[in-house]
Amino acid sequence: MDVLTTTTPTAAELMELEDRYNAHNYHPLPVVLERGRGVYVWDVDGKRYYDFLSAYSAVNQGHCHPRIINALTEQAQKLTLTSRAFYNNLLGEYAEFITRYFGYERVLPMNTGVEGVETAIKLTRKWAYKIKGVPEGHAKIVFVEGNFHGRTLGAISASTDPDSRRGFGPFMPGYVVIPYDDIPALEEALADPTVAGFLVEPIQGEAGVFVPHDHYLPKAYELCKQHNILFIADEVQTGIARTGRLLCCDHFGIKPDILILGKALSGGVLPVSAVLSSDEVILTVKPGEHGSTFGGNPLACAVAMEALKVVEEENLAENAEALGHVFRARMEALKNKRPDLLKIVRGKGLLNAIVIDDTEDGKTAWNICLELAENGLLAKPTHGNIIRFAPPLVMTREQLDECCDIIEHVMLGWK
Ligand code: IF1
Repeated sequence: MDVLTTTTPTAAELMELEDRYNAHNYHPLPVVLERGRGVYVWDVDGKRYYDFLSAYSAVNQGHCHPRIINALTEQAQKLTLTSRAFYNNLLGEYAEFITRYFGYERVLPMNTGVEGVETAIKLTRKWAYKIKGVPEGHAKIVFVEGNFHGRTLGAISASTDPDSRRGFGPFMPGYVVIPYDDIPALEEALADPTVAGFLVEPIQGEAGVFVPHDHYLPKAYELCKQHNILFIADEVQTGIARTGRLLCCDHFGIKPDILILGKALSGGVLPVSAVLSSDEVILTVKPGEHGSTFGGNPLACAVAMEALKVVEEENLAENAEALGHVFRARMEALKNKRPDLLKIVRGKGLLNAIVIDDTEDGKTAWNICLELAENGLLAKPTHGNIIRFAPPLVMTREQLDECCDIIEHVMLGWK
């Protein structure tokens, strides 16, 4: 396509342009979006869709939430970035707000989710040497199989997904990876006195929305306390009301020693992440030992405070909990009508997934997502035959019913 063209490029031309000049590190559905509002997105041809992926749970508050956009645009006219070489008038206010909001002593602000994970790992190692007394350079962190914590070398070093690791070695030392939802494996791993932290997603999102047994996380937390090990919750995807509680850990009655947040912390308008913990952990890092150009910038502070206020004032956790039950009931009913196609339904709140029988050609889930898009609902498979369903938490009951009708129409008609 001639980039100087004056006519509006078609969807095909835009996909071709991206294919020609952009990295091929994703395989998107052939849908070209240009506008979003609430639970809806529109493509360049004006077709409206329900967004059932929510940008991987970054737009829990809905696309372009007016209050969050307003906070963004107001602050953008004043001051966007100072770096931490100087104070700015919002970081102190934001730090007080977010620590009180989640009930922690202190916050270390970063930008992307994986930067939050990396920061948590660095803090855990610092704490191990300065507080727990692990010999310098020997701290271990325990992860579980099927984890997803981001795409940096520090994160993929824990991954058990070949696609995330292949060709990127060598990997980070000091990592121990054990089976998920397996207490004996955890008891054995945490008995090692050089272990400083246990880093886990309360529900494994990317792996395909794996919900652990009810006793797993409380027992894991108890074992961490027993061995003076930090329980680190990666709630980048499960946090901010997604699973029907403010934090997914709230379902299990545990309060992580280190909490990692990202994605919907900004309502999806810019990258904002945060690591929340105690003075003991966070003050192990001294000036000049960690940071980031954009971490704690005033624009992010303004947006994140408004995004969190929206979550509370619009009762998004309660809505996610209620609609989650409706959704899973509809999917279970659908499974009973098409047991040949729909094998498993699982999730909490509005983080759900269905497992498709795709033994025939391995493309069934993908083709179902193409058909769902044709019918006005966007979702995408993960790991081949699992379709994750995660709409914005502002969805109404009527909208959810309509989405279930769409899914039902496609699945019941599937040959
Ligand atoms: C991709 C899904 C994947 C995350 C958890 C940290 C991060 C993520 C639990 C890193 C990011 C994104 C990344 C994106 C697809 C999406 C994702 F589960 F959400 F669907 F991959 F697993 N912890 N998840 O889920 O946060 O640095 O991206 O802000 O990389 O393909 P980030």
